[in-house]
Amino acid sequence: MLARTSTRASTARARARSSRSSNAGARAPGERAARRHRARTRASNDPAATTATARERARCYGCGVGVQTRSNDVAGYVDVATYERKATHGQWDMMLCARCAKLSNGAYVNAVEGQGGVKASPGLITPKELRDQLKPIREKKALVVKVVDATDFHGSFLKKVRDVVGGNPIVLVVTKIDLLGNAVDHDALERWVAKEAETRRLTLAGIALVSSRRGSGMREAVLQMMRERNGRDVYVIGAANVGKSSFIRAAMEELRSAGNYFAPTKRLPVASAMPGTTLGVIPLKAFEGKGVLFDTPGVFLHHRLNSLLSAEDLSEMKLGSSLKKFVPPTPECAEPPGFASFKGYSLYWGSFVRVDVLECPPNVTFGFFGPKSTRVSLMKTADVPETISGQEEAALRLVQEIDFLPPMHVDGPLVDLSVSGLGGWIRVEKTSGRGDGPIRAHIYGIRGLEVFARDVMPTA
Ligand SMILES: Nc1nc2c(ncn2[C@@H]2O[C@H](COP(=O)(O)OP(=O)(O)OP(=O)(O)O)[C@@H](O)[C@H]2O)c(=O)[nH]1
Ligand SMILES: [Mg+2]
Repeated sequence: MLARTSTRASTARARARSSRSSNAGARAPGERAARRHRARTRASNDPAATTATARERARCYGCGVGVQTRSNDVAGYVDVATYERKATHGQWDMMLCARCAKLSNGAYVNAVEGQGGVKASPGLITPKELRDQLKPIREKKALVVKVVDATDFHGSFLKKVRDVVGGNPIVLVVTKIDLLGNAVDHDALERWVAKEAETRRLTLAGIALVSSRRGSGMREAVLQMMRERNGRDVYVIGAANVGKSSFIRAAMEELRSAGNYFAPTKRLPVASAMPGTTLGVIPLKAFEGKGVLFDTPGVFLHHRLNSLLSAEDLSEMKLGSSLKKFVPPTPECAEPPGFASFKGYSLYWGSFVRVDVLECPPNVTFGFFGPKSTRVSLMKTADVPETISGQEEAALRLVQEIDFLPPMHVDGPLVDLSVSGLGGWIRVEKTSGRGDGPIRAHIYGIRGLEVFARDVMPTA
């Protein structure tokens, strides 16, 4: 009986072996090499070789922060049982912290001091600590992929990028293109992006317009990255929440579909709508041969709305949805009566931006391109309530002024007022060539917010 069982078992083992080997035979040679490479990497994580340093170095693969088993309220928390199980098998690079698990399920869990005004408390990481992790980049020879959010180009651009990356070549990836709608002229947009980079005297090794969510433009972006890196490491950098980790996830998919089986598909950096998702530099062995791809923590820019709002507000507002266009109808003019114009009116965008229109010909409109959740309302400037004393924090502050004479006898968009970190802008547009006159407006915003007056972005 015993003999028969063992014969059956050995036959089953032999069958399993043969099916494994025939599966392996069906794999592309590149994939076999990649598997061997991963096996070697795992072997180097042999528990026998476990040292205190390996424990110390254990990082959450989702956010890159050091793992800890002490506090569930702090980033990097892994429960003791899971930690011990993974540690026994030397799986130091296979731990996902509790915060990342929640973020992956759509929760908004903050880990950064100052986000939405959050005060310092134990376990919160400061924006400076995040930024300091980028310091080694400028000392190395590397390719930099700088990611910018298409819906917040000016707010997310990182003006002083050369301070961070030194003289390293930069490929500029403009992501979230899908949020601009389907009617975007890509060539015109690319020219606009190139001009904006030129204005900032930033020489680029390439420009790619992508949607990590839809995968569009990813092939070209990955080709540019591979072409420019020349065996060097690649650092993906950018402001917080612009879409760096999502870009990396989409790039891994693209690399694999192009036959690069070295690109990992599991245990990738976590992407979420909460700014400050990535907290440490995350290395990914994505290329055959030399070179590592690094995800990095986002740079916190205090003038961006998504840094000024709390996790609760962000969750409620659901920023990052497709841009909706809303053009309020032109009201009857406050002064002189009987005319239709925005002159003398104030346009509120949610509770964080207000445009007071001081001068405006009748044929000028204000188009709001932004998340659906952000309502636009109108009132006469004369009726705007005075700041109630004691509510100084809630008061809006003057952040931008526009004062110009549009070209005569032409119609079309004139200027975009881009609200930093909102993912959207206000487009001032002349709807007919007739009726000219100056446009003067004061733009108010919540404390810290910046509004950029920029050349019109070529979107519908
Ligand atoms: N529609 C759309 N959303 C995107 C795209 N790329 C990223 N997002 C969303 O943008 C948010 C931020 O994405 P992440 O990849 O986490 O951004 P990040 O730059 O890594 O953020 P930090 O790690 O916090 O600095 C998430 O909600 C993503 O789903 C895109 O191409 N299209
Ligand atoms: Mg990230």
